[in-house]
Amino acid sequence: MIKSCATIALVPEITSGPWIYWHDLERSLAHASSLGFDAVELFTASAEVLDVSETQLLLEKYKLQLAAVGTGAGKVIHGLTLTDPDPNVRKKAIEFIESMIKLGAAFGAPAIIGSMQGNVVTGVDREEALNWLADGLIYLGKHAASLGVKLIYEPLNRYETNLINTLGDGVEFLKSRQIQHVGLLADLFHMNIEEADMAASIKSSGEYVIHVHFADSNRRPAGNGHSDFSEVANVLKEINYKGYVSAEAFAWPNSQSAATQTIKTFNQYFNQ
Ligand code: LER
Ligand code: MN
Repeated sequence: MIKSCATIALVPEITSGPWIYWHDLERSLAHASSLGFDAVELFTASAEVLDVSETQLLLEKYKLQLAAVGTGAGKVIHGLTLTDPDPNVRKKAIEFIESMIKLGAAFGAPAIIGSMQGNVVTGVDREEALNWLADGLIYLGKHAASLGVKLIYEPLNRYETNLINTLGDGVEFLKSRQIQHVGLLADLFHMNIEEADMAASIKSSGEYVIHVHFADSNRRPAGNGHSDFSEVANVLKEINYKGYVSAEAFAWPNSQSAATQTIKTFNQYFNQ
């Protein structure tokens, strides 16, 4: 069965971005639970800001799983990426992600590397940047596996990274560099920009897809844009996908309506 999930942003400094719920963990969990979501995905400033036992109790109280933790704050707040030309920054990026992997693993949840992959910046050779990314993913994949979880790598659209933009290129990268314990995230917003055919791409990369970000073409909650979810849903069922379809979408027009719209579209396409 495909499972539903809603994102919660818990970073006080950040006030806009593609997350359904904002700032208040317990209120968000209570609302997601009341709508019947299976899980939540958390976006935090660091691993330290979350009290593991308190969060475990809250998740139990609201009968929700933790699906994944995002690491994007490592870039947005701390300026760290795996492809920064400065080896010191790359080292700090690795340490930040390691701490997020450990946080997620306490709940059996994987960490996501999206914007922390960075970019090939001026003055850096593309091959060198890809080597740094591969080295980081190999090391972090092993770290995740040692804690009993996988690591999730997310191709992003061209306006966010010039490294890997499609699932196909993601598969090729993981295979050719022999990167273990790392699966791919199919973010339907990025894919709507980059893929010729979202469903076909998921089908051909199927065995690597371990997480899905769920948003419409305009990154509003699914059902508020022009993406067609029926083929994507059919193909996920066809490949026997059992992971989360996690709403990483704007809280448009507000968190409550965004969550309600998301679960409605989820139930329409993915929960049959
Ligand atoms: C992260 O999951 C993502 O999709 C990026 O666009 C960062 O917002
Ligand atoms: Mn995403």
